[in-house]
Amino acid sequence: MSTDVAPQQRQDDGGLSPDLDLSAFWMPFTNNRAFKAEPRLFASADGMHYLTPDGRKVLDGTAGLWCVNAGHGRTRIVEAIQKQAATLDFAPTFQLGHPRPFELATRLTAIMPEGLDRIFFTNSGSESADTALKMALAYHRARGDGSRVRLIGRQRGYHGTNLGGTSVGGIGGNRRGFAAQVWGVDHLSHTHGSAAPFTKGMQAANTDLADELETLVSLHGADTIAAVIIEPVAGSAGVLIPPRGYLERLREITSRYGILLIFDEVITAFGRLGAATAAEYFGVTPDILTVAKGLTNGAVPMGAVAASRAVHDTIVNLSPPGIEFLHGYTYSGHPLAAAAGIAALDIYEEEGLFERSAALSGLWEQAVHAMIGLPHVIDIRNLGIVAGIELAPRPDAPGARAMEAFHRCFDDGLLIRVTGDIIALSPPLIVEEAQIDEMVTRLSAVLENIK
Ligand code: PXG
Ligand code: PLP
Repeated sequence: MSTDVAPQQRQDDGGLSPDLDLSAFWMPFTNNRAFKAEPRLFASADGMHYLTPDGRKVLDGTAGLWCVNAGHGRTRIVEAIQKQAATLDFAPTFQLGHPRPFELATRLTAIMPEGLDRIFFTNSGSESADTALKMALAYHRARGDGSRVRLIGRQRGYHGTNLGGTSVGGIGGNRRGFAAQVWGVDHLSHTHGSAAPFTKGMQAANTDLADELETLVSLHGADTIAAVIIEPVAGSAGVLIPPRGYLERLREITSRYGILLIFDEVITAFGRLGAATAAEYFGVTPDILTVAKGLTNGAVPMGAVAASRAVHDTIVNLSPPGIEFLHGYTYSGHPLAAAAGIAALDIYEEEGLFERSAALSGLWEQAVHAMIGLPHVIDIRNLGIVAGIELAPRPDAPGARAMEAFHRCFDDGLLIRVTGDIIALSPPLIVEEAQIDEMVTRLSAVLENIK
């Protein structure tokens, strides 16, 4: 109780009360010691901006954490959540139901790639990734192919932080601390570095990297491999754009060997690339596709897994009588999340935000590539409304330069995201041309002024 803030001291406007105790909240993916020594907080948000407790505006260059694709504080979503909370706060979806998740699932099928029309709900991208992996295992087992238990990820892949996602993930730092992982996982090489730095858009054609899957097939035997999971564009590891032909080749090989292909679209879905999904954008359809983040515009935690009819029907129709897929979360299809999801899809559709993203992507490309030649910048890459700006690491302190840029940008009124020495920009899709210029101007000024 000692850390509770007494109600009368709480500032409902989100202001930072001097009584706010920061010690109890063990913050995720945070340098807790550094943050608590020098906290940076948000108090509210609207449209393209956050407001800090001391009233400073911060331009959102990252759609929160890649999730607020329609911008902050959208009335339609706020009202949908309020109304739903007052009508039905919670109802189970285990052997019972309520309308909202059925409605949202139907709405989602309309924008998922053709054939991916069975939707399982989760509460996050991590849960979506682990659900997708379990679906793949259940699919093979239902077909009598239960020896297919290996899961193939990719170096520098990020699939959240649950044990399955950690295991197939390929960011060394996220894995090394947790030795006990899922058995039978292997990794493809990442796709980065096969193109010259400062390549605009897609990277130069390369199918050899996908052909590595053939090597893994000959190593382990196709009859032991359940699925390959990849991000069509890797986000967390620093915006890695795929080479031309790569995804098509992976699709070819997985199909040939009866291996399921999972696209983790937690970042790429809902307009980030200028289409509803990366699958649509690239014209490559996986067997299973995971989403989260933009599904509710970030307003209520929710993820989803879209499965092909074949995956769904195999598990559901070939299982013995009873529950077919022994998996789910208390909050799968939560009423508030589903209501927020429906409202978010309404906004995306009515405002044509996926098309807007596509229409802006040329200008975006030009704007971010104008930072070529700035101090420390060794690569710039882009696709849709995403950019990665890679800085040369300080020899003695990898990551420190980008982290300093992050702090300086925040203090200067711009939110960016950094991973290692790579800066990622991914603003809400409502971003205006002038705000793109503002991002580039502010970031450029910071880069010119750091060592
Ligand atoms: N898969 C992918 C491809 C992701 O990008 C997850 C799964 C996990 O989602 P949850 O909702 O469990 O966090 C993600 C999440 C960053 C950053 O700055 C990226 C994510 C999360 C937080 C920060 O790169 N991606
Ligand atoms: N742990 C315990 C003890 C539980 O009872 C439950 C759910 O009933 C869980 C974990 C899983 O929680 P969730 O369904 O919210 O993922």
